[in-house]
Amino acid sequence: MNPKQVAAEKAVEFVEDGMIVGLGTGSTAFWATQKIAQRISEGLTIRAVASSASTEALAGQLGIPLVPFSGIDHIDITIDGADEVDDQLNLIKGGGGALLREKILARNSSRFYVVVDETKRVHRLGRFPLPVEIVPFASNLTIHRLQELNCEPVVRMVQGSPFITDNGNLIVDCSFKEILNPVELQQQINLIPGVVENGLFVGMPTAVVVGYGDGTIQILE
Ligand code: ABF
Repeated sequence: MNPKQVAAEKAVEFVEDGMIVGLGTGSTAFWATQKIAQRISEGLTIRAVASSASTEALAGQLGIPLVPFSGIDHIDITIDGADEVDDQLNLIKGGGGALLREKILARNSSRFYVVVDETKRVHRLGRFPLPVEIVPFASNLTIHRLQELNCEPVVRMVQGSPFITDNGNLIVDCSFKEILNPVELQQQINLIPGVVENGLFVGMPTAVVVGYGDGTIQILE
């Protein structure tokens, strides 16, 4: 069985009737969304919100009842993927370009379950370039400020043009190689005018569910 699917389906076991569920983005969260749809067909009653336009579309295709954010004041549980998870369960997210909405859902969820396969686990964050969402206005100046934090910032491109997020912004992938103090770094990044949000999720997961190739699962809390 697919380790991403194994992890995702385990996390869905924490979804209960009546919950407001945050649906994540990416191939691992995809399996969680699929499993939620299957449980709805078996009688589970939930309402959902999505962290990206692509997830919204998937939920619609699967018949998962989406509610507008204006209709809720909290989220009971969010299940989402990650690009890296360190030993303290800090994350790098944003490989899919949806980090801002993902972080909004995660911060406003009573429980935030991260689902990954074993390849995402690292002792120290930073091997994966840190995605940072910035406004297009004067972006070159914002990028210079990011560079001053000792990283190599590269504007994410898709088919020869800058990738544009669901919020109309740019993503800059910042290669730090090693992130020694994610708490301090995320504060430094977000102090730069023009930065909207960064992909460091520090101290946010309720638990990280890790799927392994042999079908086993580890729940880290
Ligand atoms: C989303 O999915 C992003 O935050 C993260 O970058 C990505 C992980 O992708 P996958 O689950 O496909 O490895 O959660």
